[in-house]
Amino acid sequence: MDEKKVIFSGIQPSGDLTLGSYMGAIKNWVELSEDYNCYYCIVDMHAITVRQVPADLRRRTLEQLAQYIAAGIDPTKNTIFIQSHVPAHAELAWILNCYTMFGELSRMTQFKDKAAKNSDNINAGLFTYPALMAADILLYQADLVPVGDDQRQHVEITRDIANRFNGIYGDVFKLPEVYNPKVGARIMSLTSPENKMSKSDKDKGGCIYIMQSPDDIMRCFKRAVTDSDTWVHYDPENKKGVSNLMQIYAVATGKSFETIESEFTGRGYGDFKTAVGEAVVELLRPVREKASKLIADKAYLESVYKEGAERAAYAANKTLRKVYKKVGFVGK
Ligand code: ATP
Ligand code: LTN
Repeated sequence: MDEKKVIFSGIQPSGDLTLGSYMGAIKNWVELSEDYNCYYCIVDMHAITVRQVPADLRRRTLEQLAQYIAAGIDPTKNTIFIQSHVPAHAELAWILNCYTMFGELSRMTQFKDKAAKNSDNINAGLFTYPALMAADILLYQADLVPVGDDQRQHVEITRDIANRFNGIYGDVFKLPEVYNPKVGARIMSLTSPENKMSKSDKDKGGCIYIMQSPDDIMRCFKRAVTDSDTWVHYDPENKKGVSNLMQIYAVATGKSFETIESEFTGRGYGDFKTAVGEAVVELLRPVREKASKLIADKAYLESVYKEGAERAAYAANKTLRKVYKKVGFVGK
């Protein structure tokens, strides 16, 4: 019997993975993967809520799979799979759509942001995105959902939907908790530190990518926005750029903010930015190197996602069958 608690998380293959996705999510996934029964998903069905070029979506889906494994998630101990390979996600999403209110979806900040950025394509999928995300999580009866800060609201609505459903039909779904890292839950853009570092951001200079070359990474950090004094000090209200760099350095090295402040007392921002850049280069180097090798091995990747889908479908269908029965569908 598998007594381990269950974790579910996912990332959309909507762009190349960033240092934000790594520090806010993947790094924690790896740390949790030893002690929990983990389902890590590539949520391609969520990605098409924004228009994608089909060939790019296909390529990025496989690259993302390679990066999950390269980051340290062992596919023999965890379930790594592609969302569209397990039809139960779409099936439960439809049902949950009927238990999700227009008003609560209208309050989602990700919907408001994405609708503003894609004003020519505010489609129904973008609006009901949280019902599909709730289906992802609830199908596996997940205890914990490790995500960055921006996804907290989506885990909360998942709980609300589950609660509503359980209130009508009895205890069908486990109520999931969000797992947020203490440091690194919100990495900001290097060029506009008031905005989240985001893989679909048009301003590429503000973003560090997992697969970026060391030279490029160093160049981006050297250009990072700071402020007009020279004090390396954590103050996210008034020193957004410097505090963001401190956060990145803290996650990459494991050092506390106090240690970082004293390390750079009396030294300029130039030294500091170089140190942060170098720490990030070393943090990402093994992931990049391993992922490049794995991307070339299509047969291996295929074996991982096929096995993952099989295991995921087994767990997901158990919940789906229960839900079908509860809502009154005639069994096959
Ligand atoms: P998109 O631009 O396509 O919306 P994104 O770059 O914002 O994508 P997601 O795919 O939405 O990233 O997020 C993947 C995971 O990484 C989520 O758990 C999210 O909370 C986390 N994450 C993304 N960006 C950051 C960030 N800048 N800081 C911390 N965590 C982040
Ligand atoms: N909405 C998330 C991606 C996502 C997810 C999930 C995260 C889809 N389904 C289930 C955790 C659990 C995002 O935009 N980052």
